[in-house]
Amino acid sequence: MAIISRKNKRQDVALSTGALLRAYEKMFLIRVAEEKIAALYLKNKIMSFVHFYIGQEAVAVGVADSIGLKDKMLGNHRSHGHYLAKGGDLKRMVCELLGKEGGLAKGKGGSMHMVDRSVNFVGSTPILGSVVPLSCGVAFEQKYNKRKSVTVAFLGDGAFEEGVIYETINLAGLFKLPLLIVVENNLYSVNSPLKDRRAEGHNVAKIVRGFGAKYIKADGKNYRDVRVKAGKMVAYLRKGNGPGVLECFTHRHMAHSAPIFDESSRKEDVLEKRLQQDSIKRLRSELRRAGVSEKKLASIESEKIRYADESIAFAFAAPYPKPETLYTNVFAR
Ligand SMILES: Cc1ncc(C[n+]2csc(CCOP(=O)(O)OP(=O)(O)O)c2C)c(N)n1
Ligand SMILES: [Mg+2]
Repeated sequence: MAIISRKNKRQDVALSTGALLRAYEKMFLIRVAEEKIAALYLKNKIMSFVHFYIGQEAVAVGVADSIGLKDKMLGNHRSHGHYLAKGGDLKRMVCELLGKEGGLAKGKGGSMHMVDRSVNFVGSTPILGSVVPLSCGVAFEQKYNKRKSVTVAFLGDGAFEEGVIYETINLAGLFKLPLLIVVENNLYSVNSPLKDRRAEGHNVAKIVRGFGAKYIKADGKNYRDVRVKAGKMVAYLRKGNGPGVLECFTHRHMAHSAPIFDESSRKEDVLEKRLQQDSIKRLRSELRRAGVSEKKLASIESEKIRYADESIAFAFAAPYPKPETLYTNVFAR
């Protein structure tokens, strides 16, 4: 468990170096796993449509580190990072991407339909915005059965413009549900920037607060900021105060879905700026300043690279589902 203590006025909270190191390990694994998946994708080896999370790792890990195993998480079309941050199994995730029997949806869902009850990852769902009403139902169950746990829903800035979001925040506000909605504002919905989609004066904080929910914004490129603000939100929710929206401003490094760098529509977040503000690079420098040796970091990194290679090799060697299971777990009864 991360230690948070009051330090000084300028930097009002401090996380222990050990906590930051564990966060770095998780963020690095997510990054390296996706880089390897991206390379395989370009060779047509991946049997699933994939949206890469590269660049946004501090959000998933900062939020996941603020909750426990019993707390629930749901994600969207870009959820590899969310699942792994929740303690997910990379081998099963890659099996899903390859359509293998041992995958998170028995190989029938692909990248955008991951479910793993063992870590309370309730599921990812790519219909934009649908994660919020589904998560609201999960949070309702927690409140109804007087559980102490909370539910976290991840979605993007584009999805946050869907009408169902506002109905749901209203309901969650009315019932004071333990629902944390994390908006990963990476400035784009596919290639449409915010200014082409929102009227002048559009104010997320005012909208959210108007429905009785707490609103906090965080620098999604800074693990520390996300961790501290998500921690505040979770403490607020556990007291039964009702829903919260944590809006994390971040950058996705790659194009919307393909693992390529398409800079044609990017004005504010040019590649140079994205790489400069990269959360993993930033956390690494912070750890070096805190006295963690280059040798220690390099050994963590090579261990994660080795584990990603091992997980991918495991998934390639794993069996496909048997033909007779074609219709099982496909239709709800
Ligand atoms: C209801 C619905 N409309 C359109 C799509 C197609 N679609 C998939 S992802 C996406 C963009 C989502 O943008 P955002 O919510 O900001 O998330 P990001 O991709 O930036 O992480 C769109 C339009 C969809 N999946 N669902
Ligand atoms: Mg977006």
